[in-house]
Amino acid sequence: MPTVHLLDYVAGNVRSLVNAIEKVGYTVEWVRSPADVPAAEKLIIPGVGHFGHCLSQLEKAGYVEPIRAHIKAGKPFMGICVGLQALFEGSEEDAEVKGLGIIPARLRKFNDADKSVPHIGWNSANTSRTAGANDESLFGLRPTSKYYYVHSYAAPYEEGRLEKDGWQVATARYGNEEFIGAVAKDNIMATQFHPEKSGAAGLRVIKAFLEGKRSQKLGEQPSAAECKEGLTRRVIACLDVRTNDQGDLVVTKGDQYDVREKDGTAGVRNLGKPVDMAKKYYEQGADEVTFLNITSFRNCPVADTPMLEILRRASETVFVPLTIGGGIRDTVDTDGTRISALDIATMYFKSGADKVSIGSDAVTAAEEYYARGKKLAGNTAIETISSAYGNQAVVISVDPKRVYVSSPDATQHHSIKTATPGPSGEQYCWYQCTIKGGREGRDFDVRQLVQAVEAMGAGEILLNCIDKDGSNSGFDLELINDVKDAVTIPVIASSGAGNPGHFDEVFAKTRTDAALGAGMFHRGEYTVKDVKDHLQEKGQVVRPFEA
Ligand code: 1PR
Repeated sequence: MPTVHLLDYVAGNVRSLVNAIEKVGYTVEWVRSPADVPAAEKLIIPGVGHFGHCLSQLEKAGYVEPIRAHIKAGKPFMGICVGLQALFEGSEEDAEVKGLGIIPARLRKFNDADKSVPHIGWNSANTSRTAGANDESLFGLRPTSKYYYVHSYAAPYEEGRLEKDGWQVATARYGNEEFIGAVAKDNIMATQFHPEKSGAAGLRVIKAFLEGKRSQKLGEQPSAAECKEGLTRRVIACLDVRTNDQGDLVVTKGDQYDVREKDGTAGVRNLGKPVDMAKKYYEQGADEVTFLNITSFRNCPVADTPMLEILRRASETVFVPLTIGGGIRDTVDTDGTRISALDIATMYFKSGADKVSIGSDAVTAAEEYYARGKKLAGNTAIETISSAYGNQAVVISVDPKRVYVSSPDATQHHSIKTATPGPSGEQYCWYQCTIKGGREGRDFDVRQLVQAVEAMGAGEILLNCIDKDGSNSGFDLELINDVKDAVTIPVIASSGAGNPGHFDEVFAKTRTDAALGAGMFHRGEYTVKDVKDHLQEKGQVVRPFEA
């Protein structure tokens, strides 16, 4: 098999990239020291996390000159995400750190006044308005396709500026900001999005780069309506995983977090096998797959956690982002060794996860944050993982439940007026944070939690709702609006989806960034494709499924 060299200079989910490369028929040779670079014919630099951290790692390890020499020699080079950013002169993220300076422009942070930052999800990489590319696809990019982005900093697009020096540029639009989604010149190809996480559309880009197929005829020109720009509505399939009473790892699903059968047997509901179901949802067009290990497998050594194997196997066939949650906290292993939350997250990232989700530990850390007078501790799971892997890699899973009150004065917590009054006609409620899978309520509200975790470096909120979980009655729109008003990081609406109309409703009536479903997919009542077809019929922009 032909080979490609991959530089693993910074932590991150390189397993998925290796899987994607192998999927298109190549094998990976690792670049483990600068001395390996000259042997590379084709070189890929992936990157996640902070611009400054990546660049200074490259510099410190002595990679900068060998990379420049590789590019100068005209050998194929591909940069992904921070690997693209490295080609620029610098970034607002770490103003004092220099980039390679191959592209004469700088990166800027997205404006969060009118949209969520980081920019997470599926967006365009459209070559149709840049020079000479009208009927050609640049390295397999298509104006109708969508690609997976996750970043807070981007290179703003200025028409003609790079093109005059021979660059070809593919653009994307986030809100009213147009930025560079991919860029190519001579032997260089770089993408701000993650092709290894962009389904069939992304695999096509990797294949075209590896085969040196810079431009290909597009065939029939798509209409402007087919090339809808901007971020799509993101639909996520969630798998709650635990061992059942027979010791098998199963996908389960409860009502208000009770996963036991109601037929008298009281066994754990078994809805299928995690890896098979993840693949099925990927093939139905899920934009992301989330695994929640709802019992954390407390009795097994951390390195043998079955979720690691699930991730390894799922990432071989699922080329969209994978999130893993459950048990991500500082812990003591079965042999007495202390293991940090960062170590656990690292194992997950190395096994194919793109994001980790933290539940109970985030509530405790947030309570302590307020107890210290809103001062950061520096050593919490959220802070350590986001500083090593970037805040986009840290999701906080929130398990709130409603507490009804007769008036806002009846509680010291932030309350809202609700359209669905409580059992005694109460017109107000506040959302209480819970830990341990909803079993323990805290004197802490969801607004306090989300604001604290945003300050601590979390990149996204997975907003469950115990009252709505498994109810098939639709999302808690009031909760979602309240949380969206409190933070600028993206929010994933979760709990209550029972039919495709509920997805349309949550996107139409709230500013949620994504919506997640579980039971309705697991029970086979609807497919992810049904949801996306419905959203499209309602005029919402969705990622077109590509086989
Ligand atoms: O606290 O960091 O160890 O993480 C534990 C994780 O496990 C948390 O993310 C917590 O939400 C989750 N969890 C714990 N117990 C349960 C349970 O169900 N007994 N599941 C549980 C949470 C909620 C959603 C669900 C949606 C959509 N599951 O993920 O999939 O509510 O369901 P629906 O569409 O069918 O209504 P830690």
